[in-house]
Amino acid sequence: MINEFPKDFLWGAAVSAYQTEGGNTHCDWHEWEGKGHGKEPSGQACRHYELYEKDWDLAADLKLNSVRLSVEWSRIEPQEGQFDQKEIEHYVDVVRSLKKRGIEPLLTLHHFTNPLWLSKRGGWLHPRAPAYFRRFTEKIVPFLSPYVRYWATINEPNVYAYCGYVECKWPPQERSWIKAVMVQDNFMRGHVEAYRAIKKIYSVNKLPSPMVSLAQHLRGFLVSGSNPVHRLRARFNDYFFNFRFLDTVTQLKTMDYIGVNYYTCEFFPPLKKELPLNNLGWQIYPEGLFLLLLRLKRYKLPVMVLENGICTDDDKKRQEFIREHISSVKQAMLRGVNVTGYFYWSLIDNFEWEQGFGPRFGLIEVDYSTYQRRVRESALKYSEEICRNRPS
Ligand code: IFM
Repeated sequence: MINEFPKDFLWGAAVSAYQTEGGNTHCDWHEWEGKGHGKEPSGQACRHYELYEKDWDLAADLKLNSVRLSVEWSRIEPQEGQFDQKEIEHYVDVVRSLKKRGIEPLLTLHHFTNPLWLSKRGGWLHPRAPAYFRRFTEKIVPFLSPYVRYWATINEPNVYAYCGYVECKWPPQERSWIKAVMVQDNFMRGHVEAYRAIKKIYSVNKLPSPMVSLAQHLRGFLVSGSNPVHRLRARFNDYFFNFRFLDTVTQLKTMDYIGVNYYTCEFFPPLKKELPLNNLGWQIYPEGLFLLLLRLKRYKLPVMVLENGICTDDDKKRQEFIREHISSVKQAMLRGVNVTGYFYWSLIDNFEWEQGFGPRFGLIEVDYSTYQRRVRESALKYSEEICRNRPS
């Protein structure tokens, strides 16, 4: 019998800097919250900036062998071209403390927030945004490269563009399809520049070649009838939201693996039978992950699920969610998809952007009045699943 999950499979959970650290005052999201937008301000978030050692202890107890995290650009470069060495050292400590626990860090360089100086210039619409991003990458990677092998340059460029420039619910709240496309194209350039910069730094320093990718949000757009208009809509969304970005960056040979974030599916027309929902009203459909993973085979690259999770107050639902999605991963592997990692979103409850602290995604509950952590039953079940699937 084949063991579907190889020994070096990354079993992890993810977090991002702005959603957990607290006290990030030099970025566009902080300014936006200050103007009264969103349900509540992120404030101290989970105080992960100070409590990260504790969070890594909990991750180690759960037998995770990897954690995906991000650095906050606006801490490191609060003013254009001025880098704060103390903050760089902070992140070196953060990744070293993962390594000390035998946990492989997977580091994201951009997870939705921009330094204020960049957003004042138009953010990712600025023609020089990719070059600014490369300069930031070139500054910090030499410090982190001794400890980090896995990178994701940008998190969900499609969601960023959609929420900020189409749905108009995130900063900068502009409504323009043209700008949404321009932003995504600049993210593509930013990714390519950062990818090449990272590879060069490792090669100049004679370090083993790192695995560099980005985290693309893939949403299943599925047709549930035979109406050609529905088919067309599904195809249109599937290409522009899911695959246009991936096709370009893979053609440019700037992906060492495909990083995928998967949460939900949309059916055209909506299904009559009701699917279970998470607390934000997103349909839960584990088979959607299986179907999307199969379609990634064509890139002939390893695939990692960099985010997959549920916000719910019913922890039993979380247990089921994890079990069913891991089973989808397993099925895809049996059908020949080379999946090399799975990261649950999220390690700890955190700040869910414009929705505030209400939606609870965490394997670990955070009490926002005391900042105490409590390990949920679903975390223990996930840990058991990891141990069961890990060849001894
Ligand atoms: O919390 C977010 C994360 O920042 C990016 N991916 C989706 C998650 C849940 O909405």
